[in-house]
Amino acid sequence: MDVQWFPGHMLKTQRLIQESRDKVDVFLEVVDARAPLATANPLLLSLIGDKPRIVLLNKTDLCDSHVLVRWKAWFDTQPQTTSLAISCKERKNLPALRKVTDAVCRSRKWYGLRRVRAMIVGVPNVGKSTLLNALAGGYKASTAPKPGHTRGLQRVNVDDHLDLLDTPGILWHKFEDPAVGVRLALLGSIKDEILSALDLVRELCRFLAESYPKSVERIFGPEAVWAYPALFESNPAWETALWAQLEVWGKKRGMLKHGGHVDWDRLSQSVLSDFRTGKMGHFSLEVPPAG
Ligand SMILES: Nc1nc2c(ncn2[C@@H]2O[C@H](COP(=O)(O)OP(=O)(O)OP(=O)(O)O)[C@@H](O)[C@H]2O)c(=O)[nH]1
Ligand SMILES: [Mg+2]
Repeated sequence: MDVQWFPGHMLKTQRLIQESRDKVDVFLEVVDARAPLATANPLLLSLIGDKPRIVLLNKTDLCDSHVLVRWKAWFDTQPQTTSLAISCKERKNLPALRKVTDAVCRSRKWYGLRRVRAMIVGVPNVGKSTLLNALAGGYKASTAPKPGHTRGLQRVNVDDHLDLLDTPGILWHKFEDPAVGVRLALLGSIKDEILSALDLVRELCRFLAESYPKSVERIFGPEAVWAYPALFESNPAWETALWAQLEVWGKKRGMLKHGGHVDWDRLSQSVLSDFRTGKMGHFSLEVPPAG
């Protein structure tokens, strides 16, 4: 699946980040803890120059906690980078952010004389505006469960220690690895209209069968034979078994159109929504690179 999506406002934001670099002390890059590399923007390090980056692994309430520990350790080995695992929804670990910004800025000559200026950046829908609201208290920035929601810059004084700047989400032009595009789409960082929902359901089921086979039976029932390793070897047989079982599963749940046929649009939206909101369970879509 080849994914291309780069609206004009993202190009503008890219320029803005570059232009604001000298006025910012530290960049807070929010990534989705379920796919921290796919949601980290590879352009960012070149945009922010030598400024420090704090990677905030957000939505930890939705990810696989074992994989999260490995990701945190991996990010801490990256240049100019410190990482922190948080959940804006559950307000988990947010007070620790102050300690981390302090540690990163303490050696600067202006430290203690003025507020730390931090810019929140990241791909769409990872929770940048939600983070700003959680830190500032109250509803300062609008949020939505869809990508490309924030359009302009927003500055907020959090307290006498921190100034925050929220930015619209930015993507990069072309995803060289198609798996990255699929992960971004599964997490809702790419508009749903860009990829077919049924293709995404197939990719999600393939991933679950490979990485979390035991969860498949819990989610889709014991009839989900497409998660059996033997069947998984042969792609046409695997896909045939997948659609046949999902058809029965959808019918049982009353997802029907006129004539008693399964409503595939409704079924795929329901499967994707259950995955995105954590109703299916806690999953991580990728593990840290080896080495
Ligand atoms: N489960 C969960 N949901 C979260 C968390 N943080 C944010 N969200 C949800 O993620 C969705 C996107 O949040 P936003 O804050 O609008 O994301 P954004 O990064 O500002 O998105 P753009 O402005 O489109 O770039 C919203 O539905 C939030 O409620 C979290 O820690 N856990
Ligand atoms: Mg936003």
